[in-house]
Amino acid sequence: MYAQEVKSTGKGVKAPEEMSVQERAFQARIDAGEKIEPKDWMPDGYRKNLVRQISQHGHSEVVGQLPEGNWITRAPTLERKAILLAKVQDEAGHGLYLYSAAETLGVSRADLIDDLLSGKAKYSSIFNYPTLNWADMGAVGWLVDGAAIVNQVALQRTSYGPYSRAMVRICKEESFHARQGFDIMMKMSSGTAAQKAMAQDALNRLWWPALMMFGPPDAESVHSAQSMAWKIKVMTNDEGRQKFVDQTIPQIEYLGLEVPDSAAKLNRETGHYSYSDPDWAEFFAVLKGNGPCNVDRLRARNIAHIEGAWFRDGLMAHAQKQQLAAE
Ligand code: BYC
Repeated sequence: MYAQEVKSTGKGVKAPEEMSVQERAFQARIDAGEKIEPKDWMPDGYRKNLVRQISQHGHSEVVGQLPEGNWITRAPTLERKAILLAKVQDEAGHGLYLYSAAETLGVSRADLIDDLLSGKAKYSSIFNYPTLNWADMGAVGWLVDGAAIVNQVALQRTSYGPYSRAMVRICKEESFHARQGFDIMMKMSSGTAAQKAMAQDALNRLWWPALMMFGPPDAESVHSAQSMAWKIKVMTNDEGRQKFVDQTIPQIEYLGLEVPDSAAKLNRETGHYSYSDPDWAEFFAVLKGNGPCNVDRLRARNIAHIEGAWFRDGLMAHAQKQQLAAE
């Protein structure tokens, strides 16, 4: 329902008669499903909106390593440790693909990273929540990567070529991530009563922040209308959230856990589950920097950046040597 409201109000979207000839031709390419490539003409707003979304997405991948990185040394078995390590490394790689995609739009990676480190740039709200125990590793992989996949599968159809192609590879890796999370949840929910209680507790805590990952309700989304018109986004925030709820509630039931929302009910006619709103006041507070871990996350990234300076310098020196040798 929200989706239609946004599409019809079309907040900030120019009507065809208000567009320049170039803008009309650009919109026609988008409407025809063509991909826009870095050297193609594009409206300034399209470029800015893409840089905003892609860089925030990249920052989410990079900051997203922290809650799980925290558990690598405490994984219960060598196999679990190796799997978690691989997953966290994948997230770093995703950040790099996304920063590279953003760079094709004429921004510098150093500037993007400065914006993250200074707290100017956003990253996904979910990573400002703590991971308290091993069950959280299951819930993060299952719910957080599960939510990320819903969004990213759709983004494979985004109109900007480099972003869309980055999504193809990221989605393959995210599917492995979500399965490893579900596998942890399976083990814990079929284990002892104490393990099952840990699994339920992790689900209870992470369910609501996972719903928030899709962004504010459509009626309050600033960018959706224009982003949908330009196919930067191909589904609205509420459409993504509904998809996630519909795919996840049967999985909760399969695990033998309780859905943490007493209002969640399947409507047999529509095939969709109803669900309660997360606490939107909490969401906006997290966006303003007041979540449980905002300060810790930024501090950890700043320390990593300072401590990694020698390594970046070494890489640059090596690249310069190679370039000189090739000349
Ligand atoms: N957290 O107009 P709206 C992952 C901001 S993690 C923080 O609806 P839009 C992973 C929004 O940026 C998943 N901020 O925005 C990694 C905007 O602020 P600005 C990352 C949020 O862009 C490691 C304002 O609120 N995925 O992959 O149309 C391990 C108004 O919102 C959030 C992506 O980033 C939020 N949850 O829609 C595991 C996917 N929601 O910029 C997993 C790509 C909204 O005006 N991004 N805001 O200051 C998107 O699809 C869209 O950007 C969103 C938001 C659906 C997230």
